[in-house]
Amino acid sequence: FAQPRPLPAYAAWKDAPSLIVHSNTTMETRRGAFGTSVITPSNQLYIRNNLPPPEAAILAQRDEWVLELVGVAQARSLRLAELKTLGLETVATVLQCSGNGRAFFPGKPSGTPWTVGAAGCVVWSGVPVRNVVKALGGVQDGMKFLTGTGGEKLPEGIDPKSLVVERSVPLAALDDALLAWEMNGEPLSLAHGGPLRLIVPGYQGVNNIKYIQRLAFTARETDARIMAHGYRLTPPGQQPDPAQPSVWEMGVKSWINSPQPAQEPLAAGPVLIHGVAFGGVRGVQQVEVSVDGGKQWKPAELVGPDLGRFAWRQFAFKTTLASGTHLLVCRATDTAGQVQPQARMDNTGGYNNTSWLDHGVKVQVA
Ligand code: MSS
Repeated sequence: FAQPRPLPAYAAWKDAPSLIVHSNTTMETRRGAFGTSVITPSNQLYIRNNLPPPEAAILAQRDEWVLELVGVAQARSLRLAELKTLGLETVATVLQCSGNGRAFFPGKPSGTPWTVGAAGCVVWSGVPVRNVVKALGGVQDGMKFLTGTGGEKLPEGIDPKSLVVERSVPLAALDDALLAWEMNGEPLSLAHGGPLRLIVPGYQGVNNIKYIQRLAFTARETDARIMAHGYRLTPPGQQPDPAQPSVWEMGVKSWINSPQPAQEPLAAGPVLIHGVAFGGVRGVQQVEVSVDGGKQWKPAELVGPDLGRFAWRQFAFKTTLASGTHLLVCRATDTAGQVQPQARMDNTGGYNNTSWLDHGVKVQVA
């Protein structure tokens, strides 16, 4: 038997039984480990690092971390201590890897086979990027993107653009973006991007740059490989290309966390189905549940506090199941009336899977 992989040292503080360790840089939360009280505890939150994380020594003097700001009237570098004087905001967001749900793509796209657990809902605290921009005289004319660069040390002798974690998002993201130093009430861990991380609420995980060392307002998207060729919605049969859409805003999505697939047969009788739903940059208006694979739908109840449009909502649905096999599915609608689709949008990278059918749970009732 294959032993479960141990947690790597920088993630040793995580709750091992809650996680599926795919590799030293990819760990997802087990479907059955998601709780029902909105916030994902830090020690159960998934990790995705495209590069090995930096040395833990970068956390020794957090306030001395330096962020370079470019593309503003008065471009300069600011220490974290200075950033902390420019304002404070707290926001709950769904942090989700753009490849979450890749395991449900039939063609087995290369990349981590995440099921539902490359996601969590966490609270960030930091300074709004717009405050920083204001303090530096505003964004220079003609800039269309906000480009963040990760602080990983890159190996010598390799074109840095081929490895650097550098992503651009449309300038409009400036309204909600945060430079965060705290997550779930604690100083930001190395695993999740401490001492300082760019949070782009409602955008796919990869845009939330950890160990951010440079924030630039740019006229064009960065030509770093992770932006130009990585994380593109490439149609089947084609090669990744900067002209294809990038993974930016998340789509409306929901899934059931209980009952879980492949669990022991349930006893016939009352069952409480619960799960999570979110709308990316918009809130959730409603969630519907079907216990017959999507033939008939009934509204679920939204439970727990509403932590704002970027957070997920918990939903619950009481039903009675007779013996037999049942396909339980859920579908969310956002506040703009967008309904979670039945089918995923096919793409070679296995990104943006929001299909309600793919996320269904088949249960046996004895
Ligand atoms: N940042 C940096 N610096 N680096 C890396 O690698 N990754 C990405 C983000 N950011 C990175 C960064 C990804 S890709 C993701 S998801 C995220 O992050 C995750 O997070 P956590 O905290 O959970 O780990 Mo996919 O889309």
